[in-house]
Amino acid sequence: MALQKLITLDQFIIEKEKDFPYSKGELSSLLRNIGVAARVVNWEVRKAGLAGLLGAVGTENIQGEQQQKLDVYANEQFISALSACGDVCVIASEENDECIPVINEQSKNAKYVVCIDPLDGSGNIDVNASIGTIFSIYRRVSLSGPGRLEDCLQKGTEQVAAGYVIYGSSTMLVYTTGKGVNGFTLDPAIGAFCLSHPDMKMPQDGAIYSINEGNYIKFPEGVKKYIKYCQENDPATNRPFSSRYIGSMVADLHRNLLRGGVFMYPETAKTPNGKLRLLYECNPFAFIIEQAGGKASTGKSRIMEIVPTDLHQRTPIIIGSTMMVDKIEEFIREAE
Ligand code: AHM
Ligand code: MG
Repeated sequence: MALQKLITLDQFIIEKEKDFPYSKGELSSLLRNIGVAARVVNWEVRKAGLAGLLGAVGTENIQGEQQQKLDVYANEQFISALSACGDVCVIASEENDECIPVINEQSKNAKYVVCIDPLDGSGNIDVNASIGTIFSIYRRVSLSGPGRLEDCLQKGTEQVAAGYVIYGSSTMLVYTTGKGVNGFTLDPAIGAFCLSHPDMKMPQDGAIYSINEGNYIKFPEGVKKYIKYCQENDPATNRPFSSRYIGSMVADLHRNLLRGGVFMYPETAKTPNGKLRLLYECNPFAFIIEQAGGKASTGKSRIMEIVPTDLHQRTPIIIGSTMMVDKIEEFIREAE
């Protein structure tokens, strides 16, 4: 039997440094540190039912959502890892109202900005369904000292790296630095993420649509018509499509990235900006999905072109296989 060479996340990151000839290794070191924090959080997620980590803390975050114990734990772990690594000048997190400038000796020359959703899909924690972490990395725009709000409010097109961790049937870390997408599976026996999904490519077309259909009545006309289109019988185009919705963006998008499909969280009259947050949910996924050959849109324009004005701003999102996103944009245009 031929022996298969195991490539760990750390080895891979170091190997890829040569894609960036002027790199001083800070981004590599930052990515490796995110990998370490993800392993720590994974450890707690795996024993949450035993360690008294299920359930709510009794506090709300700025978006009025109940914070779960694991939300708080994951947030603390990532913030302390990012603050201590010396490469990050400011952090924006879903769980903190304001951005967090990193003030310590080792971070005084830090170049990078991290926007993070430490534990996405919180509603799934207590029912043992997949949850995740989503992150986005930018170069700072301010000149020196601790980072500021302006460092966090950059367009998605300025991202230098983005990734997610899925705590699913296995734990995976998937990331891009703008040169394709690679996925690593955590091998619990050696405690390391190992390359399992090199150069991930999203199918251009698919037969899965993912949306919270309970909100159907509130959706814009174009989205309603697209849902009906998905349900029609037309074997030539593989319809009816399958409807798959976990309610964890990371899990829904990970499946669609592998299989082909589209994920939608549109606006409604009551929520004109949808639900999902631009900086630490939509932009990182837009970067990853585009890098894998897919598309990310508000329904009308490219997610990564939005100029952010607020840390926790939301945007409608239609993201996935390019041909499916194009089709929905067409339905939306025609309905106007
Ligand atoms: P969270 O960051 O509070 O967990 O909320 C984000 C999650 C996404 O993962 C998921 O796609 C969406 O909320 C599900 O929302 P809904 O229950 O309205 O369908
Ligand atoms: Mg979230």
